[in-house]
Amino acid sequence: PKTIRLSEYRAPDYLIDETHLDVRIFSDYTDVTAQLHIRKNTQTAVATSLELVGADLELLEIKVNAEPVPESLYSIADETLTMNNVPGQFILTLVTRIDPKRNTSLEGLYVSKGMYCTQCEAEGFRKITYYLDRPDVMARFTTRIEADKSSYPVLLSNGNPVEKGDLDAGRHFVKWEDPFKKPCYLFALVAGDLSVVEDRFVTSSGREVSLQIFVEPQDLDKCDHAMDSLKRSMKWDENVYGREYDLDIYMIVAVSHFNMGAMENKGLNIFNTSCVLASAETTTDAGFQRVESVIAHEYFHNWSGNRVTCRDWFQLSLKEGFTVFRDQQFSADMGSETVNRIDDVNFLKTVQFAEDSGPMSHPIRPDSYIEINNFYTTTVYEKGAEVVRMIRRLVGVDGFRKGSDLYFERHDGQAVTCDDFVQAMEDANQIDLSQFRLWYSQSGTPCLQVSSEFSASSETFTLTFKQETPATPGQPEKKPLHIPVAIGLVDSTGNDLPLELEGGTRIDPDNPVLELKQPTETFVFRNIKEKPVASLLRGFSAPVRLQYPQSREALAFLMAHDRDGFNRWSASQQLVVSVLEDMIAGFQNNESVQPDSVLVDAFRTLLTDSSLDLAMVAKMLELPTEQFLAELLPKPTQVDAIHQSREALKQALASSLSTEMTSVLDRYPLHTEYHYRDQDVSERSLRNTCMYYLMSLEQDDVVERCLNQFKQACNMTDQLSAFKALVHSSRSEKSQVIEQFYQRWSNESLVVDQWFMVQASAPQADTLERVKELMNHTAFDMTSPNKIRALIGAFCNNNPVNFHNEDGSGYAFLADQIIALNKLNPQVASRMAVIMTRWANFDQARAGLIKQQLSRVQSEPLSPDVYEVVTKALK
Ligand code: B3K
Ligand code: ZN
Repeated sequence: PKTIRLSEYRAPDYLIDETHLDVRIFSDYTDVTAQLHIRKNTQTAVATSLELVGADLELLEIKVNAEPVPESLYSIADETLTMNNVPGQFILTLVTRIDPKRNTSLEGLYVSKGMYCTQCEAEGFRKITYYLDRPDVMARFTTRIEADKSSYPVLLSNGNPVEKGDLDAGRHFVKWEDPFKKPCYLFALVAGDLSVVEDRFVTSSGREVSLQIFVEPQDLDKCDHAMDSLKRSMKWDENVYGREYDLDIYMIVAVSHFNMGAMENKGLNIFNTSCVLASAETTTDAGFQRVESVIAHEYFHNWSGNRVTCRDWFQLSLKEGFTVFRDQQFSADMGSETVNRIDDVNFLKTVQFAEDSGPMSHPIRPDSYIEINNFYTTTVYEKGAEVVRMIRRLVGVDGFRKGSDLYFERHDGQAVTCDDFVQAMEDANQIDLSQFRLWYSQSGTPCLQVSSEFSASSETFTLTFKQETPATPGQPEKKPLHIPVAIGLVDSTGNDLPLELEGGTRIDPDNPVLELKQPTETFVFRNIKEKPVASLLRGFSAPVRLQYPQSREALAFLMAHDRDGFNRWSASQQLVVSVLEDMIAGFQNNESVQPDSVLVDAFRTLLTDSSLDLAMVAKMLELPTEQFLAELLPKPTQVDAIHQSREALKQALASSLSTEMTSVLDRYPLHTEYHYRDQDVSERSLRNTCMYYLMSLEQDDVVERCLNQFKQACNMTDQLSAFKALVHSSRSEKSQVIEQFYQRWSNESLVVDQWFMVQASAPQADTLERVKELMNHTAFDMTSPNKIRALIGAFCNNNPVNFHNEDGSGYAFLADQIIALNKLNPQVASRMAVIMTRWANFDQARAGLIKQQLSRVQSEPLSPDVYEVVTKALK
């Protein structure tokens, strides 16, 4: 496999103005006729030979301007079709035969539960026909689809339907026309027997758009939330970014077998069922939230991604980072800004920080790749969104809107770079982001060490920041970054002090931000009469590791008084972590350490002060996950100590606060009707958090309550919480509960995923055996990414004590699965292989065992996807 480099980018020698596809679906094969209007790119072309790419295709016909091309004038090798001496402008006709039914990679055209669908991003279109499969080649598409009418009554593609009709032998066709030029990664096609939910949206300029969600008939009752989310997204993008929808139809199709969440194909989004379907009975609150944000994300891509697309795949964060940022803003506006921010940061710090400190670390705009599918990462997406968020903080809300307006206006219809985005922000605001641009090219998580000093005599408070980014693969030396640090100095009554620097600079009280640019910087605040408590990096204003040692009392104070909600939560997490550190140290010396009363008291206040925001209380009471702790705490990761100490803390808090927690259960009884709205979500979340604590004591009365909740819950949030608490306990009731849950939900594939997930993440020692058993369950399906993630993924990612069992059984199990998946679905296999890249975080024995398994995988014939991950991990 070969490495592709950003530095080797060249504009295409040939362009395609029009692409006319005729796709004829037959039961044993599918024939694709492509008519491509090709012309030489006068800007660049030197060559007279044209190289198209294609994979897993059988070429049946090839013509130039309707004349068959003799075999001497073209050659097929590997994944290319090369033609010599082609004219400056011509029509190329290709007929290729493909086999969608045997395509288990879920890339290109494939079949999921009898329905044909496509996934072309990043490079799947080459599995449909030979093409210039790169995003800077943009063409106008027409698509004619032909299939058996009774099996495939619904035939969809991008744009508007312009013609349809019946054919001989029970067949029919529909022809679609997309008026917008697009790269082939945005092409989509669907053929199936689907039901549809319809609605409409009138845009701000008064155009009516028909909205359609296509699902299997039994899921028709689960589309309301997605439809509602779509309409709210459309309105929001008009209000906040001035972006209107541009076609007459917007279609969403739900598919069971899908490699990721969803895909923003022009006018025809294809979604994983898990990101569209929602009902009270089958979907948790978190599931509702996910549907809302993915619907929004794909819709927002219509501008940030489709109207303005990427020049090459190194620029992926141009559309993904920006669109994640947009969907985060949308979710914040729809619900609690602080709670959303907490969830996003938690995810970033758990997953992206881990990625950025391992062998796959890369900048948000990578310099090179072997397989681009490996770069749809939390770095490109979530860190990319953080970088956009920092730009917004630096230019302000209005400046950011000016910048995005300029960006869309300047580049509409073009394929551009991350630098074009930054340039638009600079030009619209007359600011200099040259140092800031390093965030695009430099990888690794900067570490920000802070010290502070109060001087009563000079009435000053001094903050000193030292930034340092650790070396990452390929980048031994790092430069200092431009880092915005939002701050407050909180006085003893909980108010923010006015910020005035020595020398007289006043810091904007509405947006108090310090901009760091040097390796070390000192800020002296004057007129500070009493020692304040510093609240740093408010709202997580930059994706850095903040190291600012604060006393537990100071943390408890911030937890109660910081006016920045995010930092109240952050203080509670730091307090918990610091208490856990004591307990972990105790565990290693075989002594049991009781949690500090500062923490117990702070939690008691959370549980009893009725003036507090419920959603925040629930968030602050949630203990950090073992994965989060593993990422944060010193290496080698103490897998068992972390698990045991966290369990011990949970139990200690539950027994010290059992009265308070029990009264929460009484105060917020089970809802008898489900509504997905803030107050109800918070109540459920708080009740279930308390239940989770109390269940750790495994006392009969709580178990009884939990069983009742399991039986009586009117919604999946409450039922699943009870189910999980029971299954993760050592109570004998659990086997019956496991059986009952499955019997009740065996027809709801997405609920069965939850059933697998809860069992796979159980801390009991027999879990691996159970997981292996479940792989033979009728509901398990090795061709379904959702099932693989629910069972294998949950075990390897969310069950550290079992996965990292020192006997190595977890590693051997994962390697077996990677080897099996490598043949079936390289993208999913490679995601699983990433788990093993973290070997260096573990003790020698475990690291050795993981590397052994990596080598075993490496000795197999590998897809480029898995090859890249395994090779980088072993380098
Ligand atoms: N753009 C797609 C991701 C495609 C992944 C290809 N391996 C979904 C999204 O980010 O909206
Ligand atoms: Zn996206």
